Amino acid sequence: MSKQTIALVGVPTDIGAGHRGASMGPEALRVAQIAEKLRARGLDVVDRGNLHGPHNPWLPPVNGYRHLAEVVAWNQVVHAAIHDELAHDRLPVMLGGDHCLAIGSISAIARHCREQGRKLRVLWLDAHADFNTATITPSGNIHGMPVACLCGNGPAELVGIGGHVPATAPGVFRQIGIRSVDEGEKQLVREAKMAVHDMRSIDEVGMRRTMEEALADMDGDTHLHVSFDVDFLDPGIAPGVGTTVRGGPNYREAQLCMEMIADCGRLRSLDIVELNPAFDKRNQTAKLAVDLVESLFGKSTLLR
Ligand code: Z70
Ligand code: MN
Ligand code: MN
Ligand code: MN
Repeated sequence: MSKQTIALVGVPTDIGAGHRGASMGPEALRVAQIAEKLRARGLDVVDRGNLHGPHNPWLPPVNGYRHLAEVVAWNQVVHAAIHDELAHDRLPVMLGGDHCLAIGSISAIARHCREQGRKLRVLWLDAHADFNTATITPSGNIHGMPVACLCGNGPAELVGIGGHVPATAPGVFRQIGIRSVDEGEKQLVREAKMAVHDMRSIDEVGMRRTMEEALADMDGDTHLHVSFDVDFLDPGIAPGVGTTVRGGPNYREAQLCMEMIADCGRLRSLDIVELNPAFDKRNQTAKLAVDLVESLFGKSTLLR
């Protein structure tokens, strides 16, 4: 990795989720010593503490969205904070918080790439495609909608957060680990021609070839962002998430995924989202996430 300073930005909210508790994610990652472990690897790390936003009123969805105004407010502060870190040449790591916050972080990253004339690649590590819209959502939870919103399909207040509509396009995404997509959502993913490496495909070709494909065709001008939804991982190793879906990557597959990202040398920003300590045991899922993030920053490449 370069000598870029890593900036940890805590975003303690579960405003877009279907269960309470992801608001405790930033603190669980700190308790698991995310900063200390990265510093022990010789990396420069600053912890910005937590952003602030509205509390979670836990109301039912209105017109297909739960907590739309609050989700907008949180994403506005995320956008500003992540863009500011990038503008100062730091590598932002968003400690979520639920996955609706990727609307703020990735819109900021896409804006920064436009300003710098750089290309963007997003690896979306998740059990879910998060490509729902108000009309097809089974839940109204906006954490099931961030990819759609970033591609211009969502409410104007969210779709316009970066000032540029759409913030980005399906072609920048490589979705990995997908195994739970709603019926209407499947149709939208197909129509968008998004690159999806679902679990069926990972089972067939293995994690190595999956990552070779997902990381292909980047060059020195490509900004690589990883949006790591912790429910990507198999629930057997990562029970501390709101929505467990069985049949995810095991420990070794997840490590290889992170190591191959590290080896490509292009990682410039990261989201860690959907960690839910209320569902965890002895903070094991936070510790695992930190272990994997260490690999993402090159921990395992010592033998090469
Ligand atoms: C479902 C929905 C979701 C994360 C659950 C679930 C979405 N597709 N996303 N957990 N991270 O309600 O839209
Ligand atoms: Mn997600
Ligand atoms: Mn910028
Ligand atoms: Mn998910």
